[in-house]
Amino acid sequence: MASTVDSDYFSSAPALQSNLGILSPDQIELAKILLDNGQSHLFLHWPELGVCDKEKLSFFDQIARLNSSYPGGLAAYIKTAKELLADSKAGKNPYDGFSPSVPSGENLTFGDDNFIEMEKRGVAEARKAAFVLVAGGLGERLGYNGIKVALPRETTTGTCFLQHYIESILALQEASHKIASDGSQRDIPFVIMTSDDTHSRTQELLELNFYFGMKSSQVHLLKQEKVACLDDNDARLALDPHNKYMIQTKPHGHGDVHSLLYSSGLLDKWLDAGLKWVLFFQDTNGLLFNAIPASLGVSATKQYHVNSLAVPRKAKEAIGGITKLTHADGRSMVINVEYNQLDPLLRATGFPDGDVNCETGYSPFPGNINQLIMELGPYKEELQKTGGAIKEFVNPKYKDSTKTSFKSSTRLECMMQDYPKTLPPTARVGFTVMDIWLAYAPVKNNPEDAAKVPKGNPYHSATSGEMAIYRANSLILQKAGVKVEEPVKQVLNGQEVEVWSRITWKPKWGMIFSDIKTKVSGNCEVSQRSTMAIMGRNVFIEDLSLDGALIVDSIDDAEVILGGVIKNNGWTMENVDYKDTSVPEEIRIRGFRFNKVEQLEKKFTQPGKYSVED
Ligand code: UGB
Repeated sequence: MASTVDSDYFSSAPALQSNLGILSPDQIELAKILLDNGQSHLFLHWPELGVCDKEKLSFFDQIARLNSSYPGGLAAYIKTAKELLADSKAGKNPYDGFSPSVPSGENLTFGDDNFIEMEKRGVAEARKAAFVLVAGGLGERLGYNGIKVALPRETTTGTCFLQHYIESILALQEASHKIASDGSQRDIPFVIMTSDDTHSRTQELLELNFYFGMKSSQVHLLKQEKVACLDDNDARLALDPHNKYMIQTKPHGHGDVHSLLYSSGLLDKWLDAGLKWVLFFQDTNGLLFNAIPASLGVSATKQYHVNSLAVPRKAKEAIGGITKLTHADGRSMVINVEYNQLDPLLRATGFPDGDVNCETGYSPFPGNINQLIMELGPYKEELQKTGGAIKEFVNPKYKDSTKTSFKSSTRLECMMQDYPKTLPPTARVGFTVMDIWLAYAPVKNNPEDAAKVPKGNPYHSATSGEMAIYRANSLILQKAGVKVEEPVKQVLNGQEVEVWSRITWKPKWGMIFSDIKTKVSGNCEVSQRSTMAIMGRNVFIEDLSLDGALIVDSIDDAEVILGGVIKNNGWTMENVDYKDTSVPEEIRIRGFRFNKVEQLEKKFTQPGKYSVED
């Protein structure tokens, strides 16, 4: 029951005051926070005691959740929102006082001695790593109805992104333990950040597939909460248009991963277990594990506290630019400038053409692929100071130039790559640039939008994402000495792509280039129309001439040699229109499907030595 003091306190909100009798002491405290922070409008419509009491209590349940899931609670959220909204209204440049320049970082070239060295170092370090996948996003730009990590990474085998990620981590774990000097066996922890939009479907996907071979104890799901929407420049919280006893909420962004990790207690456990690295990655980059070993090697060699992975960036491409920002007072930092901010920042600081390509045909600013490697000790120390809170931003869509009202409610957002913004100048923050073909092929755009991407810029679609897997695998095998025929150009879902031989393999077959080279020998060739899927570990390609489809699966104790001339009618590619709803969504968004005309398919389930020839 409310005290007299409380009753006086609430006299400014009579509708709330008349309902104090149903609120618990904790709820009354929350109500005070709301009133102290200018939120009395939330109660204006409240009817008298006895009417809609259940709804009123569930309103406070939600307020309690919003309050506890934000560092510093709702008061901090509203205070920051007021400040950021005022800055936005005043047109304040978040980079005021800073001038941008191109930073220098580590450049890796696939296959050279340094790359091979870095990969080996990375594998050695991997057993001291934890992996964190941010997968709370709905993927509105892609418009796919399921969760993105359930999409096939490629449709030759149908392996989904999540399965590929888990199998890659397991392959790294095993390779790392093999060379561990202390003989220790440690499971690499794998954290997945989910949201209400993705949580249950991610959990189901894992459970239905027995965690794709990982121990369930190795996997931790951390669910991010949405944040309250804001109706105006005074940061008045927005009520849900469909339920006036609910605050409208929207996603807060991938930056939540830091506060969630901090509050989960996992960082302490990892430190106690002797871990040294935390690797963050995003939901649909099917090439990223090609880049992980070498970039982890760079982190270890350079002793980077933060290492961001990057690729050459096309001007105006929807990936952030890694930029050196130097302040008039001498401070400087190397940080991602998000793709929508790079052009205005450049124009405002003496680059009248803004975000344009230089003589290399690329933007001079390396493109952030949002794969971050942190050194665990300094990371935890920093989070102890900040609680994992990341510098936020607000992006209201104003009704007109007076900037007094919004077209629809807005909210604060944060990005995981903004973590270095609070670091002291002594922090070692670096980045590693790799070839695009090797490291980056996200699936973000729906077919219609992808087809509109300016010529020469990447599509970032399901079509280009799958084709990039075949191109990378073909190029890797070419560099290992296999004559993989050159690709043909084809238009799929309105996008012109290079179609290489459909070559795929399981991560345990070859994680790093030096391993892959040991699996290939003699004179080998693969024609453009071929499909080759290697699902076993000890499969060796020796003097193979493939023109058709070859699918090989084998247990670890079976040693299989693929050789001789293998020729069959193979798998053909049939065009599919993305609008054809008779075709499953995950296929039609690619613009093609395979017609499995003929293949040589071999499965080895018993230990032994085998050779596969036609
Ligand atoms: N994500 C969450 O887990 N929670 C959220 O609330 C939101 C997202 P997008 P975008 O690929 O290289 C990022 O939407 O706008 C997850 C970088 O900011 O794909 O394309 C989500 O599930 C940009 O600098 O991000 O931009 C997904 O896994 C650039 O690097 C991830 O966060 C670009 O990605 C990213 O979400 C990139």
